[in-house]
Amino acid sequence: MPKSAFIRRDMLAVGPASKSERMRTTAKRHFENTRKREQRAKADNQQQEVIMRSARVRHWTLGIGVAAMLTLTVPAVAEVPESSDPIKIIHNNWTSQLVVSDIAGQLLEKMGYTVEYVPSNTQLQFTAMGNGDLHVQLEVWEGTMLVPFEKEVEAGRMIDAGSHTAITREEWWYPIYMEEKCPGLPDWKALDKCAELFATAETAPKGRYVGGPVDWGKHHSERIEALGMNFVEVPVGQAATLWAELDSAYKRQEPIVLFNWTPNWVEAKYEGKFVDFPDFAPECLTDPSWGTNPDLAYDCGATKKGWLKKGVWAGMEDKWPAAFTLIKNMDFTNAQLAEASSLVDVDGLTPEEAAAKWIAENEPVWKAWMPTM
Ligand code: TMO
Repeated sequence: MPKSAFIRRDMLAVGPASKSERMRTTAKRHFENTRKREQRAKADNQQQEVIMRSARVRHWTLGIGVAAMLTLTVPAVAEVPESSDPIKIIHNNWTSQLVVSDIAGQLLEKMGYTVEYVPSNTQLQFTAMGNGDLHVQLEVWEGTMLVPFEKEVEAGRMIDAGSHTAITREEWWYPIYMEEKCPGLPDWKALDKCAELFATAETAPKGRYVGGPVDWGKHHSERIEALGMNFVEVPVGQAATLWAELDSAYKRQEPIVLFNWTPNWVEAKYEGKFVDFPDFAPECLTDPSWGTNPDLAYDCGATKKGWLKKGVWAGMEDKWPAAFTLIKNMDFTNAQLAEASSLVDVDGLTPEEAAAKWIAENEPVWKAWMPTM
């Protein structure tokens, strides 16, 4: 698994580096092949699991006799839930995460599991999952959660339950009309030269950068400092405020630069671009000497082609094996995630309703994720 993840990221690094169509097509083909390989590996794993489980059952029934064995083999393989303890699924404070978590929860309930949704802070959730207090996170974003997630995985306290197909970016973003007002965008130095355009009474003469809620752990204030920018981060309390700020500026074509990400419903409704900062490297987050500022970390942008993973408590595989298999198999694309968030933020459904709607309309998709029981 880690091996194919490496191949996949390497391949993707080929695409964005070059703008030529050919490179993109090549990267796309690599990407599709890699994906097929991953799917084959997943299918093999599932097959293997079923074989091993029936082998275990057969071994156990040898003493009982052939007749008993024949009746016991089938129900034992389908013994789900393996435990009726609640599987605790994390709820964060942005929309696609809530919808996808509810899809997972509703599917697990179909399988017979007891599910609990537990709201958690984006950064602290990893310690809780490592301890086994929380169990499932459907959206681990590379740009936000790389460091705390890898810490738990490397300690053997969490399992990396695989990547979604979706490719992600979490970055400063501006509406497209800013390109006329601020020549040189999307380059961050050009943005910095126009800082005063973005000033508010609160931040003048510096520009205002509308940041996400602080628990998202962006470290964008640190980035402003490390890169010596003429901006001040003003974080919102909740995601909805980001979109309210964007909408009001957009209607008046007023300057705004704010935190945004993809996949998200915003890209279908407002035209805009991410700011290009110095290229990301993992060392940038942890090693002050790395990058243009020798004394400070965070002197880089977020990854432009980030992964989106599922992460679970390390004990899940033994305690709820079939549930673990479902989570491993769950896989969303950019379009699916953008649509999931749109059902709530544009169409006004609750995340729970959006999940139920998605399940009703996508039966072949989730049936293929279900473990063979
Ligand atoms: C993790 N987030 C999508 C809010 O950047």
